[in-house]
Amino acid sequence: MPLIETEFADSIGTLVMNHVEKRNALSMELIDEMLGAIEHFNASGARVIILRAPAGCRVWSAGHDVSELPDRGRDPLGWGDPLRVVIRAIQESPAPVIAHIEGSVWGGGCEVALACDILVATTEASFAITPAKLGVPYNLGGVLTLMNMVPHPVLREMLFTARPIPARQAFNLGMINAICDAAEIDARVADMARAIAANSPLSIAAMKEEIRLLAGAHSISPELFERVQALRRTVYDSHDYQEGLDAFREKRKPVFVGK
Ligand code: KFV
Repeated sequence: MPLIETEFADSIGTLVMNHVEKRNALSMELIDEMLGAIEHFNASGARVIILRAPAGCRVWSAGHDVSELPDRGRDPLGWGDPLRVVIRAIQESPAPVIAHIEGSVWGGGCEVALACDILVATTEASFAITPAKLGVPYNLGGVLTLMNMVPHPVLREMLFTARPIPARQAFNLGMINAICDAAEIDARVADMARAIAANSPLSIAAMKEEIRLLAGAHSISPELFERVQALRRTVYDSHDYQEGLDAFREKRKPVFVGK
């Protein structure tokens, strides 16, 4: 059974993440299907891509599939990790990607949403960034996606408390473009998609790429990069990282000791 559904009409590609039993946790299998759909939309000349969950979903995405995170001793978010790959596919697609968000959004799911070009959410939606609940050292590219979208004091609060913020707060902070009732969201997103699809795709693709390149234009010395990687390595080598994973798998609260 496929884990996604797709539709392509009037130059608008719609990708529905549809692994509701696992709350759209971003497993390799789900991400492989998402990548295939994005590639297909790009090759078919899609002018807009809509990324969504099924109507009425309580969880938009539960984030990285925790069962696929490696045990202690290996970087859980390296360059080839499926989450990293799908984030780049969204950011590098020439077509603007609209996140159509119903339900709660967690961890890597939050980064996927925030990597989209435009976010429209129902008033019931919420956003939580949860690596600290698991003991995961988030990677530099991921932190950059978040820093480009969330005011830094709010980002620190979200990262350090791992608590969800409601859609209305995210809207008031400018993290998302629009909020509306669930009954209206399809129409709001369709209206936005049609407006984009009617404009010049070449102009839009160039501007999207310019924004991506400029927003990522931070230079970092080899020494600093190696220092950050060493910091992260201390985290994923730790007892606490393994405890976070074990606790999730055993459905219990983790006990972190700071080692
Ligand atoms: N990975 C793997 N399986 C997951 C999952 C995840 N992130 N989230 C949910 N599942 C599975 C869960 O184990 C269960 O499987 C099923 O989905 C339904 O979950 O085989 P099982 O036992 O049926 P429930 O029962 O927990 O669903 P619900 O009571 O509706 O709660 C939904 C939700 C989303 C609140 C809860 O599942 C949850 O807290 N999930 C984890 C959210 C989270 O912390 N995600 C961050 C993952 S780490 C991450 O993304 C990154 C990048 N990072 O750096 O840490």
